Amino acid sequence: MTLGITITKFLLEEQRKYPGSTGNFTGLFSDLVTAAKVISREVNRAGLIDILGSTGYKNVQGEEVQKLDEFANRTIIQTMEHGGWLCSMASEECEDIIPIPDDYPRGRYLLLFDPLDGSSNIDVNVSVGTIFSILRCECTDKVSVKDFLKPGTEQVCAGYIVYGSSTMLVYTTGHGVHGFTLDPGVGEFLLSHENITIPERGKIYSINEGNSRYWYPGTARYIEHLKNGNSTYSARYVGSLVADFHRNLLKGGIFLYPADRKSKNGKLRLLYEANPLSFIVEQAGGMASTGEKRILDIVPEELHQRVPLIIGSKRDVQEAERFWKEG
Ligand code: AHM
Ligand code: MG
Repeated sequence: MTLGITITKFLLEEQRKYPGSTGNFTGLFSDLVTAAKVISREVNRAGLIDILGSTGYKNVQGEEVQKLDEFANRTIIQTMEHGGWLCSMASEECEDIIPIPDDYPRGRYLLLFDPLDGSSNIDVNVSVGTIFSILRCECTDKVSVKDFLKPGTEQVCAGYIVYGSSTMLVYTTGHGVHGFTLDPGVGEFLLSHENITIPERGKIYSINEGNSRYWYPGTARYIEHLKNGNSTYSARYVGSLVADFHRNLLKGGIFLYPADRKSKNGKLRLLYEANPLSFIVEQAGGMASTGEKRILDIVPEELHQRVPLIIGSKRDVQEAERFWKEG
């Protein structure tokens, strides 16, 4: 590992590899990094400042909005709207797309994000994260929801920030997956995990077993197989997708939030959660599926569409798919 490579330096070096590039993407990403640092600072002070607990109202998904959810959402919008890189944004916390105010220039990209994933864990000091996805915008004047409804294969960049024992940013632009750890003393994200690859098979499975009474036979039989098959698997379920995904990415394993009798389309959101993580996992050599098809091939129909998600080490996901299809 080379020490001391800041994310800015890494991005500039990447940019130089593509002579035609304008630097717009690097600018956009730098603003995103600033937002991540601000959210990280606030997450780390939770408990000391009045940021814990619920705002008392529900979001578009019908879920309680936490104060930190709202803070993270506002921070990203305010940090990103004036840079001139974006055409529009969409957030898991906002019902409609977020326009760029008329006083600011418009750019060529669309940003989609889940500002604070796993927010039900905030109050108990468990890791949470931010997930983002960037699309190129072909639109000219008026941006509409339709511009966001692109399959995951069209993402130009995807990433997440996990606010854990340290704060880490992991991203891909389709040229491998790279991870940076925030050095709080320096205030910079430094390259700590270059070219991350996920083991072909893992030894961890992550699923909410509390839902087992609603599982379809394919899921039930697959989990039974993991428990009683030839190799021993450990169950690990944080309940923060970013944290569960990050652990499995580094160690190998499988995460499932499948369709079941309670959640016919799963729980997780295609545009803000499944697509970005699927882009990352594929770039790292893993796989992501609904059980029936590749996540990245789905053509979205709605902004807040949910999707069943089975994601992780390639051979584990292939096996889960087999059980799903037989079930
Ligand atoms: P959120 O985006 O509102 O935080 O919800 C998504 C979270 C994921 O982080 C996590 O994997 C999942 O919901 C946990 O759901 P459950 O509590 O049903 O197991
Ligand atoms: Mg989420």
